Amino acid sequence: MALRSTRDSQILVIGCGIAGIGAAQKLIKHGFNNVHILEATARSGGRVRTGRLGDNIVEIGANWIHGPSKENPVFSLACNHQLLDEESMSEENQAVDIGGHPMFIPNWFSSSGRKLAPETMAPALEFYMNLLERSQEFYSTGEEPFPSVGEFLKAEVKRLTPEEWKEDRESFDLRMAMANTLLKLECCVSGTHTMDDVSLGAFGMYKTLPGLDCTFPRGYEGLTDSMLKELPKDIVLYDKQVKCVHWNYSKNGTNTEGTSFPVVIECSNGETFAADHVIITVSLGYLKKHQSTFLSPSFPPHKLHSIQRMGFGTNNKIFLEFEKPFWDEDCELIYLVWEDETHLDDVVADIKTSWIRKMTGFTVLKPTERYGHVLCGWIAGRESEYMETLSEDEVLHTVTQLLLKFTGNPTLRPRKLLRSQWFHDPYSCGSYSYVAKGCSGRDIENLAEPLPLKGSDSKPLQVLFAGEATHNSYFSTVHGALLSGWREAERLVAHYTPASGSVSSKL
Ligand code: 6YU
Repeated sequence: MALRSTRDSQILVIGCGIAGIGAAQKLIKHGFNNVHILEATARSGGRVRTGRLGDNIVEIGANWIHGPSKENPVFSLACNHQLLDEESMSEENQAVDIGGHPMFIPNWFSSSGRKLAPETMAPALEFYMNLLERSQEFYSTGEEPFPSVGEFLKAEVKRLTPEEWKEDRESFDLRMAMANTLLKLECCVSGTHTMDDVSLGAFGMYKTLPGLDCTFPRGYEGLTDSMLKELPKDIVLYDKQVKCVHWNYSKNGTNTEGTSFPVVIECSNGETFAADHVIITVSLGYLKKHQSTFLSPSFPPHKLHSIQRMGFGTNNKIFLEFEKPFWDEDCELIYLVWEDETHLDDVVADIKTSWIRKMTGFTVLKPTERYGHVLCGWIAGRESEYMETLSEDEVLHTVTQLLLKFTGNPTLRPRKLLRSQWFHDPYSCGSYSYVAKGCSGRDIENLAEPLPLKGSDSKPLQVLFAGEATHNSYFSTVHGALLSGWREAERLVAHYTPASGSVSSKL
């Protein structure tokens, strides 16, 4: 067989999100010339997606750079491309270590239309945040007193609630209802239906980086756009929905020169593409949905098992624009507390009639000079998936009723609404991954393991896997996705780099 050099190797990347762009970027940098990205849709960016609400830029997908400091490659790229404001880049901002839970300045509203004093809520907030911090400690100790974060939090709230709180029934109930608000918000952070589905033993696997979370003044998509501009023109083939990746492909001569390739990609429109290597970056949600048809031969059992068991949930945003604010000028996060929810439960009993109860937090878009008076409501889980099926008018009506009830202001009317629909997005099938109850880092390793498996006689590294769900410390984030793309590109670079260091072919 004729030897092909690094430069000639045909590499296809499936998916033009940040993982796919990152993989292509690294391969090109290392001299691979035959690299293309097949993207199902007409746009790049994937779950990095900037939209518009009237004149405002809003993020439909990823919002913040989590931990914007030197170690974060998304932060470094954003700085290099001059996409951040001065304050976000300052040394002071980079030095702040919030441990993944930014302390936003809150406003609290309750279901009887009362505004609650932050001082009243502060002890219960601190109590709950301490428990949340403790739930991350089991990863390093190797213990797991409960199978899930939800079960742990519920049991510990019961066990550790200070006795003196119980003396005043009304304020005790309010504190419990408040803990429920926070538990539901935690579902948004983890992107899960209920915290009962999130592994306690693996909760601490997720690593945080220093830096005060920041946003992109001109939109997150500026990052993926800037990265793409540095790649060869026409590297992305749009509107190519990959239907099946055929590996260990035995029918030869699929390109015009009659060269044999181990992988053939079949698209939904009937087109085929041959390759030496394919890097798959589609979401875990997409893999779950198409697990029986996406790969031929199918996934080895342990890999399939991990695809099925790992968590991938929905977190949606509902943006609302107001004529004038009903919140305090310095407020960054609005919490809603349902006074009748006095025992911890983060799922809603009747989704059709009460889905809105799952939405307990709204971030205030800042600075006001840039956005006007815009809130971003967060809603996770099956309630969120149900919300996606309703018309925009219905959602607006229900959210308006909710805010009337909680503010007690009968004239309150949002003037515009925009919501995300990540679960019904056919190429995301949800928002992001989490380590589900019963899963561990081993499952993430299984997701990332290339095919064929080690020890096989077939051509190595035919199919590689990247994407946020394959990163064992930064899953669910943009930087995790980027690093996973780089990791798989480097795997190929190393494959073509003999121990001596000079790049040549092993094919
Ligand atoms: C972050 C944040 N953020 C909010 C919301 C969402 C996400 N994330 P992609 O899907 O991008 O690319 C795949 C491409 O493949 C895509 O273009 C498809 O069209 C294409 N494709 C699919 N099928 C195909 C086929 N068959 N053929 C061809 N092409 C195909 N991350 O850093 N900061 O603020 C948020 C947030 C609403 C939805 C987020 C955030 C997640 C990121 O957006 C996401 O990880 C990456 O963009 C994924 O990139 P990718 O390339 O892998 O896939 C303790 C503990 C708890 C742990 N959790 C901590 C929570 C931290 C995360 N929080 C995020 C929250 C928000 C608000």
